[in-house]
Amino acid sequence: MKTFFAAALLAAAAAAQPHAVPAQDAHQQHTPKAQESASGAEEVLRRGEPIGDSSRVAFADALKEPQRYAGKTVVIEGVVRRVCQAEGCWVEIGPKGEGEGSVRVTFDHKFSVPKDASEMNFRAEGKLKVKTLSKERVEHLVKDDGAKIKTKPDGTADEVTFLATGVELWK
Ligand SMILES: [Cu+2]
Repeated sequence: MKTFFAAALLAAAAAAQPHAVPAQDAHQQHTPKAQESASGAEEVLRRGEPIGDSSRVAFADALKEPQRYAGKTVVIEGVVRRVCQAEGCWVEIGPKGEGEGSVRVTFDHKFSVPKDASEMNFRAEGKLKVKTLSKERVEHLVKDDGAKIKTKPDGTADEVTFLATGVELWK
């Protein structure tokens, strides 16, 4: 009886195998790839396409002269200030340490980041975009949303956004 039971268990295990494999594969797609570099000093969370060797632009420079980098593919680095609390589909990043200004980074809804990624270091490759906000729009954002916006003499302001193809986050 004991032998039969063991054989039955083995058969059951073998039968379960074909189902177990695809289920595991499907799950791995959602697992952060950070484990790959577990032996490294820092654990990096990657989303989207791998970051290539586009020129690195310091956060402060990007904000100071956004027109200079607009439309070019660059790598920008900063610290996460806010994350979309609905789906993690955008982050607002600021400079490391002291410093003003922020850039909203979106992912074209191709991937998302953890909603608790606030305060993490952040690096993204993609394109910087500068949009001029009208005087009315600026006033609305400042008055109603409490936004801090550096306005130009005519009351308009440059809003800098970044469309990322890939991001990296680490603590
Ligand atoms: Cu969102």
